[in-house]
Amino acid sequence: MLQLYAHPFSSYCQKVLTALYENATPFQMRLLESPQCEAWQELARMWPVQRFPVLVEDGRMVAEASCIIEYLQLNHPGPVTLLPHDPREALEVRMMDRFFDNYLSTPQQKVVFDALRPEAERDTYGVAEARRLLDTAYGWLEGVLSDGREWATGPSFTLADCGAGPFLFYADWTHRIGAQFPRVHEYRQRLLARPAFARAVDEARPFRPFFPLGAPDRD
Ligand SMILES: N[C@@H](CCC(=O)N[C@@H](CS)C(=O)NCC(=O)O)C(=O)O
Repeated sequence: MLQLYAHPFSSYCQKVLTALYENATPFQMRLLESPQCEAWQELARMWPVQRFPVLVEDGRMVAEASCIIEYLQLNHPGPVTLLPHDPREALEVRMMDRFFDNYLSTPQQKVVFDALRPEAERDTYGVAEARRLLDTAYGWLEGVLSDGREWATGPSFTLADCGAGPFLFYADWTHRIGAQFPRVHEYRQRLLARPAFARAVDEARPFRPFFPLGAPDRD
């Protein structure tokens, strides 16, 4: 049985949960409730950087959400092909996946983690830079979506959309997607309507009060 060390409110965990739900892949959740819990202690022994999710199967550990999703496709393929078999199409998907990780999630996490720091330790310059990067990313994505594509790389839901769901979800809570980016708004709504991601969002609802910037009353 696959074991997923994760927390339902974490964006990177939702990325993998979306992939698991897309293909109805059975797994056991090892809930990372707090750094003191048994699952977290196991995670720390396997993966000292203590970032999650982490997948374990037959004693083998796989870290990094994108790699976990690729591992799932190789070892537990289902009806939804999240990474195209054609290498050129797969490259497009990986590029969009890198875009969402590096230029949406990373600046979004910067703003949120800064809010958790003591007042005197805050990084005003870094946060302003992160907010600028989010606007740049929204603008670039708006252009990409202007060809009318349904999902990140075309008509098929892929690995890139698994990340886009949670990252656009939390990015909008963190630094609102401006009205000048209507296609990004519409894409975020399409992602929210996708049953696999909608399930991950629903499972995380009880944790909304813990969102450091205050969760908005929507979505
Ligand atoms: N590069 C990692 C990032 C994972 C990540 O940042 N996870 C967050 C939760 S969304 C985390 O582990 N946070 C714990 C911490 O920063 O201490 C991936 O792709 O899986």
